[in-house]
Amino acid sequence: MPATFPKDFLWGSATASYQIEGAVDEDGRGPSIWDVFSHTPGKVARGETGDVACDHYHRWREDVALLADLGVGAYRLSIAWPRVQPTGAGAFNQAGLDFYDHLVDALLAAGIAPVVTLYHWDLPQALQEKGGWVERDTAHRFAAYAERMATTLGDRVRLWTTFNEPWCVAYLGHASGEHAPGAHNPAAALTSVHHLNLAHGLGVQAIKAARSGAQTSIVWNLQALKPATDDAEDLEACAKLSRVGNEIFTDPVLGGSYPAALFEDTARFTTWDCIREDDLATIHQPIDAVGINYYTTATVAAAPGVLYDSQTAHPSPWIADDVRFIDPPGPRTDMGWLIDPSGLTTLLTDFHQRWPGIPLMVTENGAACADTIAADGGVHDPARIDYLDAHIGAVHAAIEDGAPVCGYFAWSLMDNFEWAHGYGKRFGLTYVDYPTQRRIPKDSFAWYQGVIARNGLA
Ligand code: IFM
Repeated sequence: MPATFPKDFLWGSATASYQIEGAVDEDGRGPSIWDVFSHTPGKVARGETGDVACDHYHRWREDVALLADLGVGAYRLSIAWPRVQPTGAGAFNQAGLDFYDHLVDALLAAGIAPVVTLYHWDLPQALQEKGGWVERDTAHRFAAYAERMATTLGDRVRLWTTFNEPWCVAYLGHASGEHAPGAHNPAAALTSVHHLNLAHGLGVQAIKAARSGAQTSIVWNLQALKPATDDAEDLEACAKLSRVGNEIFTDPVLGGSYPAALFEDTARFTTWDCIREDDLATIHQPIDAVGINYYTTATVAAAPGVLYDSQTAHPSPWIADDVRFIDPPGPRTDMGWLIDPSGLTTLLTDFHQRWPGIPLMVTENGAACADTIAADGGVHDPARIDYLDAHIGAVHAAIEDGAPVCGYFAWSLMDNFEWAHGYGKRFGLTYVDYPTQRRIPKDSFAWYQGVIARNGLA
């Protein structure tokens, strides 16, 4: 059965600044926490860094042409905060602002709507030195930056996203230490969650103050959790992880409160004295859409007596006790992530049931594959095509079930710096030959062109 999407469905692709731009010390850009982290021995595979990445800072015209060729209606990009405001406070950098100004103009000239994320993990290092997301003032610095970007680009950018995957910022950055700034401190992770939520609310207020017609959103990598069995203990283990991983973000932003049980779940780590009067009202701003990034599912079981241990080199990002993950059999991507498209349908329909009325977008979805250039010069990636086909089908099923999903963004337009994995994991629709920076559209690129052109699956 062909799966045709609603008439105005937005097809897009996504990238993020540190993963593609390179040019880390050009034209006045300040250092970010990822510059420092990636240059710290042992943090990134093979010692790779984002210094050059895909050289998008110099090749953006070619990359806009790729997007135009792909036929997308929207491109989800992120702004490198230290490129436009090198220390995260005070003066802005005109050359950095100009870069995004020109990029936005070129996208619009190609008929592509820019969807701009303000924070995809590259915090100015100067703010980290003052405490980063553990420090409340960072939320206020973020709002000032958001206000300036909405003033500068808001005449052309309609949809803004405050944060991409605050779960990763808080937990990979401060609990497991796999991401910058590399802390192993559960209390810091939870305080960061609150300050990220606060920054989101302040950021939305600032964007709206600068541009009353702007649309705002946030992107969450909601964890698609499944209980190992229907036993009460496993159900509660799953619910607990959902509180610490999902509702800790969704409930204050969309509902104005943290889940009551969360305070008990996390009592061993924090008293939550970072929450001040009126914070929840600030966090709870009306927004126009929620972005959901989806890659896989996880299966959870009760494990009485298992305590979160922050002393190991890479402790679990999940700062929850008495729980463990089960590895179910099944096909996996090159990241080792289970391929489970039905999890996306469930995530979208469950979210809609819990938070009816808010438009949803799948803002990231895709697969890492061990791609190579074939003898015929092409990059043949049937596994990625299968993955995308099944997941776009899963989005269609969610829409049929009533979920108001209005867009889908493939991750990613091109291979790029995959954080602690360096360049070893390729998610792109376009292959990047890093030594030459040659872009080679993969078979999945042509396949996705077809999906966009026919507004659905064949
Ligand atoms: O590459 C990342 C992206 O930066 C955030 N979401 C998940 C992707 C794949 O790991």
